[in-house]
Amino acid sequence: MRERIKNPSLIQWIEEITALCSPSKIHLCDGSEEEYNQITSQMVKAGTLVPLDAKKHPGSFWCRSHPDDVARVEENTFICSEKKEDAGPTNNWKSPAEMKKKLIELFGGCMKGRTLYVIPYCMGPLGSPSSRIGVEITDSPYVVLNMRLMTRMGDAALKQLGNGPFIPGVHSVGVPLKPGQKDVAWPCNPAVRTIAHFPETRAIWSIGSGYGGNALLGKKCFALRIASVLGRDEGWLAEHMLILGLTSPEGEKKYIAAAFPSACGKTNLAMMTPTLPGWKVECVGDDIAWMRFGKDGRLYAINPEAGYFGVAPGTSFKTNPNAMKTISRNTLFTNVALTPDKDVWWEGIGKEAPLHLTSWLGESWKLGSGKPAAHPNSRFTVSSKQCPIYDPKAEDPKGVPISAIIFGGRRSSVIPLVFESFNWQHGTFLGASVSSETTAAAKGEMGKLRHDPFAMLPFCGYNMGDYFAHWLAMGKKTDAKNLPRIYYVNWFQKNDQGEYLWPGYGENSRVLKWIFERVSGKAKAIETPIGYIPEKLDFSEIFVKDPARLFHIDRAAWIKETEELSHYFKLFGDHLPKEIHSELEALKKRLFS
Ligand code: GTP
Ligand code: SPV
Ligand code: MN
Repeated sequence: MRERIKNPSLIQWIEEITALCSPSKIHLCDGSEEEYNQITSQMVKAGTLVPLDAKKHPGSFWCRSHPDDVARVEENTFICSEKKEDAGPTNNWKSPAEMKKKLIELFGGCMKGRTLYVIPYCMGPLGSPSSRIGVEITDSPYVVLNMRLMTRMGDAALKQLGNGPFIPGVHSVGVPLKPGQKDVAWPCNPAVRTIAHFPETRAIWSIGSGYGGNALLGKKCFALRIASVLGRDEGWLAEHMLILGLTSPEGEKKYIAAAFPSACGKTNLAMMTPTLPGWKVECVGDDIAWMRFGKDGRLYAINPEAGYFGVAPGTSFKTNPNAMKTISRNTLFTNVALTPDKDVWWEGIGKEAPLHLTSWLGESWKLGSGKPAAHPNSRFTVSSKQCPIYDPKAEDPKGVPISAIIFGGRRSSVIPLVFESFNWQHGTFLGASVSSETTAAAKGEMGKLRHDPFAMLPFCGYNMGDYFAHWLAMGKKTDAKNLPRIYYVNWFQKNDQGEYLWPGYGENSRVLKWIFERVSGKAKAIETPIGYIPEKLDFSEIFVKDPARLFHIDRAAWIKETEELSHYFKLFGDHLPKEIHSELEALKKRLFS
């Protein structure tokens, strides 16, 4: 292994972690197909993976997690800055010294009887000046497979690293094995679960969970929590945003980025099939965007990831045909249901469940059993390369120029279908004001309304008040005419019967069309106290029961919303930029006039 690694600090770090964790073997991942195949066959033997039918889903596997390891765990996630104030009021904080002490205890001998995998990976296109290298050490072969599908991983990343810096991340499932002890299919240790970030020394430590954002350290831990700190210090943005290319029937193309909280529609919007004839969407990324200003003064975005870790339930040929095509092969399915003929099934897949299924819990499941067969946060992992609408510029080292930024959340009332901000500062206020009903993507109660500024509540690596200030400062780095316009959308309004008012999915192209034409200076808008709403949305060939209600602005409800926001913003004390406060006051004034 030493011969393959040229970077002395990487060698030293691997030696340190090996000494601490006492694995029985070490494997440096090269990212090859042979390596992937070798690991999957070993996991099939161990009973962790079940191969799917080779005709229905070639190269694909079904995997079930432990029932208590199914989502991100926000209460066990920490930002360990020297000062508590720098983690801010929305993050869990522990001092670096105290956390380091705890981690040394937790990681001591934690990999006994297991293989320690070293995963060099690149976040962002290889060769892009915006890309960054990370190295994850893990004892989970499941993590290795996911990292290969989700990032540029292995020899290519190691080569790009050379002698340069990297973000180290140590991960363990936290279940050492005694000599001769047989492993379980999904080892994890909920009692010790800890996901710790050190923003000043730029390191990540995670133990106890093998799932998604807790364990794939390149994703939320690096590309958002650590990268948001890098972005603050270096003048760029790391955001929980999809990136899509939108082409009009005239052949003009614009790129749009959109931030929605977890399980609120990013993957679906990023891969959308427009119902409006002649319009085309292409996908750059479905979860994370790194954005910086180019020499021309415009904001350019890259997708640091190379694959999708998407929500399965609700994904069908009707709602998201491009995702269905993407996951037709070489896909890892976690916590969906398995059919007797080795196919996958989930709620909202668009076809009836067969009479019998194996549920995500591994139990025999029958229609009408009252429990979901797939976990609501069951996921697919797949490489972006398989996306039929993968944008031709998705791997452009320069990134793609962003014309509009959209914020959104899951709100059954108050927030209309779409509105436009007056300017960047007002748009920053809109981002700060996002709230959304909680979903199954994180452990905890579902459907509870909570503030989720910029859809970054669980992902901001520093004081959220300072993050608002960073957004305001970014808006001053270029001419106002070069800045993307900022919008707020809500696909999730419900009527009194609890049904969605808006059909969503491909029909959201009507909203994208309006945004496209606003940015081009063509579409008209009406000024309201909250922002600009469409004078006319393209409702051709669609039946919407109550179109007026989609845009209704209930002043009393909005006044309550501003009162709630005043209360929330107090949390940030001196860290709340005065501009955010004055935007809120100005909104109140407009609502009362
Ligand atoms: P993360 O991967 O957790 O960050 O989620 P995401 O933001 O990518 O959400 P995703 O697109 O996976 O959607 C989550 C859930 O919302 C799925 O069950 C979708 O079917 C559903 N959904 C997405 N778009 C719409 C929409 O326009 N309308 C409605 N009603 N549901 C939607
Ligand atoms: C999210 O929760 O926003 C996700 C899934 O994208 S995870 O990778 O688990 O963070
Ligand atoms: Mn996400």
